[in-house]
Amino acid sequence: MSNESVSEHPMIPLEFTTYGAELMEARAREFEALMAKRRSVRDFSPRAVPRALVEAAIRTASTAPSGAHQQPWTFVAISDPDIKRQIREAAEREEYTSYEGGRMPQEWREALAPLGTDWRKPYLETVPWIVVVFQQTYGVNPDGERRTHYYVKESVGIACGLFIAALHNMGLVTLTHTPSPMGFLSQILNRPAHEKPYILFPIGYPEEDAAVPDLERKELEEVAIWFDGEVKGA
Ligand code: IYR
Repeated sequence: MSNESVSEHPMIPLEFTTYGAELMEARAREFEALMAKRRSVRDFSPRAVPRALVEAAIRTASTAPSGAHQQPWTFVAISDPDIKRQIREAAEREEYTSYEGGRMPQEWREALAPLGTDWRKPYLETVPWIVVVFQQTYGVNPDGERRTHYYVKESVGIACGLFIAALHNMGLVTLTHTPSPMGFLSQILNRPAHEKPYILFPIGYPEEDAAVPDLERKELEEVAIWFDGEVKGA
């Protein structure tokens, strides 16, 4: 082999499992049914959740594809009651201004009405865990030099999707919570300037009598458009 053909960035064989057609269909349906049961929850039980489960969800999220494989995310996991209290107090201050102080336009408030939300966020203290995801708007090399990060929002969004799916699959519930503006999270959690709060996940078990809005999901026909050709190799 000549020197030129030996890359500085070697490739390795893909590890991948293939299934028979029937098993593929069954797995597809099973996963679809599992994910169809996922709901955003606001009524949480104080029941403890082992840290190992949160660790597994973060590791799963961190398998997400990312721009230039830079994995531009930081997951900050909190079970400390004092920090949860600080987060609740700051989030409720911001949300009060949004809901009651006129920061949220009427149209937005009307769109949220079916969800029954208001400025109160008691679950931020009830839950055993809060995970705050930060997006790394740029990287910092060990020598302090800045490194451009690519597709940060897309990458972090995908990681959060996997995080939500991992939690649901293990039998936990969460909520995509964005108390706005979220700057207070950088202060409370002491994050560096290149990290910006992206989303906050309260995590736990649902309260016994937890209720969720009576929502319908769009049908396939409403969300998909097809340019269908002949099915080859099916
Ligand atoms: N951040 C607020 C408002 C809110 C906004 C959207 I868009 C929602 O889907 C739900 C709530 C809150 O958490 O109440």
